[in-house]
Amino acid sequence: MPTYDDQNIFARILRGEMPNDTVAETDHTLAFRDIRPQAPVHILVIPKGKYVSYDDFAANAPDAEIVDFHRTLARVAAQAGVSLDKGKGFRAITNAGENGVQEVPHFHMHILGGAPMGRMIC
Ligand code: IU
Repeated sequence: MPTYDDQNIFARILRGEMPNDTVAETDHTLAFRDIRPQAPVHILVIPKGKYVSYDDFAANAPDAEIVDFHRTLARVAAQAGVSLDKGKGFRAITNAGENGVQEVPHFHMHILGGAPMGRMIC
């Protein structure tokens, strides 16, 4: 697992050093709008803990942080009007590492919705 880089942009957002458009916050999780939206709804959900990628988070985060992360993601999707009870659904994805084309080395999931996403290649 790569060493966590404290200077990555999401670490700076969590320290309050960078502005962001927050949509939800809990003790363990932050959700904010992506600065380069790729869909009408494009929100990033990140743990406050220092996890490089999905596999780091899933293997090493305490259960309470993992549960809070997923519950927050679902709540944010509902608040944004894209959950199945409020809208027409969404895509939740994470990119991990070089082949996953992960730009920011702090684990995050993208919520994408508000329009059909298109079929994925696999
Ligand atoms: P990726 O999964 O690591 O490839 O995506 C990183 C996302 O973070 C990408 O969609 C960027 O637009 C987004 N982002 C951001 O919201 N705010 C920033 O300051 C930076 C990137 I740098």
